[in-house]
Amino acid sequence: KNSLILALDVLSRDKALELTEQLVDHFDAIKVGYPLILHAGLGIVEEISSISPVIADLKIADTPNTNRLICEAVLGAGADAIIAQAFPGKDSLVACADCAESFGADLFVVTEMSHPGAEQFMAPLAERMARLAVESGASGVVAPATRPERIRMIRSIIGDKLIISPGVGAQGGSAGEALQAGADYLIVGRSVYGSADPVAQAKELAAQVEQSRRSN
Ligand code: BMP
Repeated sequence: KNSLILALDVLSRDKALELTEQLVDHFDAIKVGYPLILHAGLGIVEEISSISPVIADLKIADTPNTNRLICEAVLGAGADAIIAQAFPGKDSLVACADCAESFGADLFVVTEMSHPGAEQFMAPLAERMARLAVESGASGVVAPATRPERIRMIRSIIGDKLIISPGVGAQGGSAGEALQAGADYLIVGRSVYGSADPVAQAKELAAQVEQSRRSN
């Protein structure tokens, strides 16, 4: 569609469903995480997944067995993809990958996060996280639009696996630069759902994606 994923970090079921209905045609998937699930309950995953593909962003980071239990819960509720942290190690990540495979779902692995603090511990380990993602059988990784040069580096490690990239808009990242650096999908939250006209914002982003594709 538009290479766009909506980060739906709103706090009520009604708002989430209203935005999903409004924006479903403009986004390839809707990312749902702790803020919405903790407020609205896991049922929101099932409801949104009947309208749009859902990426469950629980940044799963536990022992292999607990990872599996979390994956089964959220994929059982209808999510099409999960996001996990790499730092608990290969066995934990493989537990997520195996569970995702058994549901026919995708696994995305965080390499390095988009906020400034990620430079402290995550960035120095990002290359290893990316390699681990590939070895574990993930569909792709999460890499920061706020640091396009890091997307480029991650791309050189993961080959043709997918890169989904948050940090565009509210965190200062540029859609065009992230795409030029090798992102496959942009993850965008506040600058769309927090706008007075979310549909207009989505169209503006789609135009930026289109422009970036043309200049390639
Ligand atoms: P926003 O565009 O409002 O900053 O939203 C970005 C979304 O991506 C949020 O849901 C955030 O938790 C998530 N995210 C991120 O911003 N950086 C990362 O490195 C990983 C994320 O999942």
